[in-house]
Amino acid sequence: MIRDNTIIRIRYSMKNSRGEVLENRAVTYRQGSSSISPILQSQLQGLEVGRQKQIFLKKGQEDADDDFTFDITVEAIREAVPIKVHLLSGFLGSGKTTAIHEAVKYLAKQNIPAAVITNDQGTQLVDGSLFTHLGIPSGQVTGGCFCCNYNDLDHAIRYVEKHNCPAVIFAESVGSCTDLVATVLKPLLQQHPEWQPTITTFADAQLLSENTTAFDETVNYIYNKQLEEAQVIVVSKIDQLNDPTQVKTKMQARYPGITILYQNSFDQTHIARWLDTLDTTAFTDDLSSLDIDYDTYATGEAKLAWLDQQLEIESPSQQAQDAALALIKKLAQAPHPIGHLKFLLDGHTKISYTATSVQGPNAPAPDVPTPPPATTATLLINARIQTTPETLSQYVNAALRSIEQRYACSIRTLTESCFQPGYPRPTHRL
Ligand SMILES: Nc1nc2c(ncn2[C@@H]2O[C@H](COP(=O)(O)OP(=O)(O)OP(=O)(O)O)[C@@H](O)[C@H]2O)c(=O)[nH]1
Ligand SMILES: [Mg+2]
Repeated sequence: MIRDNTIIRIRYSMKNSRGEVLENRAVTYRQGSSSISPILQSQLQGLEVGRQKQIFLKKGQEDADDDFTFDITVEAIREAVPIKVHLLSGFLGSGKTTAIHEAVKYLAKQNIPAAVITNDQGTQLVDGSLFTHLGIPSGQVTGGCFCCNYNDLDHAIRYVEKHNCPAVIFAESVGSCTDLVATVLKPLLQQHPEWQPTITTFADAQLLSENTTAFDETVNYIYNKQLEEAQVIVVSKIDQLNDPTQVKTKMQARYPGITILYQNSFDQTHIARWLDTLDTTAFTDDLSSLDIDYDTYATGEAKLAWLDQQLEIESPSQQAQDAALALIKKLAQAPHPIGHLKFLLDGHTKISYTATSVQGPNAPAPDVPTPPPATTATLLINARIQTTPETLSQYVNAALRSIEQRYACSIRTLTESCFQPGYPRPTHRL
């Protein structure tokens, strides 16, 4: 029954005095909160799941400029319980967003609503746009990591809590960031113990199985620090290893006190096991902060160039999609180590090249179905690559010009930013 402090999902159709439908959608809110009109809430009090009712907001009430009628159906009611906040850390491309997406789907099947906070040094994010496209409630902390923007993270959590009423929030930290226990988890535990915050570090199984990486040793330093501070490590993409024995032996020897899960995030039983582990992971005051050298950490972050670019492709010969895919392949062939090179094609198709993808001249074309003829395409590029911003920007712009010539199309840059992350200066460090 709807009463104060219950979370309600209603579907409604809103009409004005002329009978025109202004809105037709579902909304989730907490009864007694300020997120929807108190006059409407008072007419919902006492209703049970499945009930339908017509409720009203009259002209002049709460600044209404017309008489409004709402035909509502009560779809779900649950007790308001404190949200759980799960932080995800882990190197670029290690599988954080994929695991979150699969976890949100898994929880939805059990009627547990979840939301996501994405984070990046840049502002035009493939992952954030993808969650929006998928209709998953989300917020973003942009222009820097959670550690250096702790208050923004706190606000983003409160914002999605108020507007979307999730039971679980996944907060994905940018892949070049570490020291989250001292700068995010401990402050959260201190300020919001009721959120029961946890931290998981993701690591790509294939990258772990390689003895050397193409990255500078300061970049590897960040990667290793992320693993060192985890309480739960998810070795992701375990399905890509023929024989995981060696990686398992190595990880168990290196991180004896840490819970390690070997995960294929596309397998829902693995996702269920990860979520169960988080539910039973106790975080206590003896959680130790990293022993970390910030100068090395900052040098490692600055080794990577960050490029975010939004493009619009126009092709009179209807080859806009082919041109977009050819451009993606060309960028994947950049002669520099890729942290994560990801694209969002037409606002819905994510294409991703990571540190373990085939790189350089042999990088493959994107693994997507053959595109239909089209006169336009949009492409959002997020490139995190070990080189300088100048070199990356020049490479991308040369690629754009060569694709324009090859496909006789025009490529317009709508927004562009290319930079190196600055020195990390956390808001808190406990
Ligand atoms: N086979 C397989 N592929 C995976 C798995 N998890 C992630 N991937 C793939 O790995 C790539 C990168 O995954 P993301 O989830 O975008 O990685 P991320 O950690 O969010 O990357 P950043 O946000 O850039 O740091 C995508 O192509 C995913 O499809 C997995 O468990 N198995
Ligand atoms: Mg991601």
